[in-house]
Amino acid sequence: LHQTVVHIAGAEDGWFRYVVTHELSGWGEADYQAGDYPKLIDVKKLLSDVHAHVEAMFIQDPDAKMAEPVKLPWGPTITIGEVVWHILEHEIHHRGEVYLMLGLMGIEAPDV
Ligand code: NI
Repeated sequence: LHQTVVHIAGAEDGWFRYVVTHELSGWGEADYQAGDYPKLIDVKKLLSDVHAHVEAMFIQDPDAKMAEPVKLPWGPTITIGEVVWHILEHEIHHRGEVYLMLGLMGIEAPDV
């Protein structure tokens, strides 16, 4: 569960800071590991820091930003908006896993 939540942050960071802005040299730099974020407050800060970075990209003219093209490292060109939708879908997918894991441990998942 811990690693799944850290992976949510890593995927968001990798998509934006590697694929979109090239601030990172590859996926590996965003392959965050739960052991490096041992406490809940550390995981929350990672998620918050990654998301704040993405939000900052959209402060000025978000519609234009969403329409900007992004050439993917494996060839095709898509828009930043499509990256945003992919990251949303990815997070929903893994949040579903987290909720399932909580349920299997007998812990009531919080409301969305
Ligand atoms: Ni994933």
